[in-house]
This record gives sequence, structure tokens and C-alpha cells, in this order.
Amino acid sequence: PSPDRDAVRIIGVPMDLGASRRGVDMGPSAMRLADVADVIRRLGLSVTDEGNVRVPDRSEVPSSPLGRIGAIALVAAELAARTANAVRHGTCPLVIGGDHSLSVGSVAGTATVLAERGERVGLIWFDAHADINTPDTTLTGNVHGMPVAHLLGLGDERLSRLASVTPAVRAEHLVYIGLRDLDEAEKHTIAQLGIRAFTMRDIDERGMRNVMDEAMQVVTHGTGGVHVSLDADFIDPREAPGVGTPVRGGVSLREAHLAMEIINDSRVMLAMDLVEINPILDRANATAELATDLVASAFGRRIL
Ligand code: 4U7
Ligand code: MN
Ligand code: MN
Ligand code: MN
Repeated sequence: PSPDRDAVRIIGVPMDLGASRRGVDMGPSAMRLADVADVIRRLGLSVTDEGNVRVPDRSEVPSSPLGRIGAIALVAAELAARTANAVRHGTCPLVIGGDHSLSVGSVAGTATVLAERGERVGLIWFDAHADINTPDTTLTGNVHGMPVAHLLGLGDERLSRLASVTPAVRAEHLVYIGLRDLDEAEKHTIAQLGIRAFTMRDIDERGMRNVMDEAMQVVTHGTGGVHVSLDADFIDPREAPGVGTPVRGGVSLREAHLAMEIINDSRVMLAMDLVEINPILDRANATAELATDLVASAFGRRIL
């Protein structure tokens, strides 16, 4: 599949309802301050910033993390519609968050358009975490630790039925890259479903090129295109301190760029999420600036 990626639509989701720590709702502002639209435009692509999806204030929703599922599902449904619309028109949505619970919506949108074409979506999940808890297994109640489970059809139906197909993503079409902090129940689910997971150890031992080659095979085999979901905590916190849930021992800046460059080489990316940027914990706007450079690599920036 070779989608027309000459046009990019930026969709902001200033939401932190899925996290307990505040601040990732400011991620879209930080990315716009880092000039993400102009940076992509300078690559020769046509870029429109569609503004933000409306997100309710914390004061308007229940205070318990699981009590916020209804509000998160409404935001995700709106995001799914906007993502689907962009993909349907042959443009590439760049969804900037926001906590990672929003990806139940963005990936559902991509899955819905592919289903209209009789195809399935491949999903690359770059993250320190597996985000595969359900309301039954979660230790924290935080919904940003649950989007993958819901995309696989598990958990709460308000979040697992946002796409026109259920599950939105099949386990065989999903890969993880960068894992280094999993709950016991998550390890069990990954093994049970046979999900292909590249941990930090795999990246250390095999190198990013080798891992990415195998990952691209998994997500393109039997799919009509790939959704890339990048949690900024994929990158080591020494380089990306401004994230919702920092975990030591992440990938280097160059490894992250190489992964994005390989994605661009493959020409299969239909949509991208850039989530979990927390300006409160950042050094100036360093993490959003770094994330903007990664987006540029994913959209075709070359060193030479
Ligand atoms: B993120 C966690 F318990 N597993 O479920 C949980 F460690 O989107 C972390 O990847 C979730 O940043 C991290 O709350 C969510 C925790
Ligand atoms: Mn994470
Ligand atoms: Mn995540
Ligand atoms: Mn996080």
C-alpha cells in the first residue's frame, strides 16, 4: 500500500483524564510552540492544523480514574471520527496529545477506514509501557495504561467498540518497541495473546535496524497500512524528561530517529500519534522540540 502522504492534518487532544499526574494536557500547546506544522511543511508537505478536539475540564468529570472512562470514550469517539475523516481523504493525521488513552480513538479511526476497504490496520506501539491493562487488571486505575487492551477488544465496551470492527486491531498485527516497565498481568496477557514485543533488551542485543525490519514485517503482513503510536516515554528521560511517566533506560535520540527514518522508508504509515508530552516536567521545551524532530524524520526529513 502506498498512501498519499503529501498532506498532513494535525489534530490536538489536550487531555490528561487518563493519567493521574497532571500536565500532559499541555502537550499540544508545547508541540505547536515547537512549530511542528512549519517543520513538516518545510519538508514539502501540505499541512493543516485542525485545532483541538474538545476535552472536558477535570471539574466536569468524576474524580476517580475509572470513573472518567465515559468522558474519555466521548473524546475518543470524536477523535476517531476526525482521524477516520483524514485517512479517508488520503491525508495523514498527526494526533498530538495528550495522555495515551486517546489512542483508542485515533487507532479506531484508522481501523474503521481500512475496514471500509476490506483491510485491517497494523499498529506499532513505541512505549516504555505495554498499556495493555483492563479495568480488571489495572493497579492504578489510569486509563492511559489501557488503550492497547481496548484496541484488542478487551476491557470496557465504551472503549473497545469505537471502531466499525471489533477488535480494532488483531494481536497478530501489533508490535511493541521499547518496553521496559510492565505489570505482571500485562506480561501474562502479552504471552497469552502471542504479541510480538521488542523490549529494550532486544534493542540492546540486536540493534534498532534489525528490530525495526522484523517489526515492519509483522505490521505490514496482511494489513492495508500502519498506524504509528509514539509515547514520548519511549525515549530515555535524560533526553526526553518532559513526559507523563518517565522510565530510565530508554532509547537514545539516534535510535529513535532511526526507527522513524525506517518507517518513512517503508511508505506504509497512514497515521501517527505523538503522546504523553508533559511540559511541567520539561527543561524549557526540549521534549516537544525533540518530538517535533522525530515527527520530521517520520515524514521524510533526511540528513543528506
Ligand atoms: B503510558 C502502569 F502501573 N502500567 O497501568 C499503569 F505502571 O501511556 C503505567 O504508557 C501506565 O504512559 C503508563 O498505570 C501509561 C503502571
Ligand atoms: Mn508509556
Ligand atoms: Mn503509553
Ligand atoms: Mn506516560
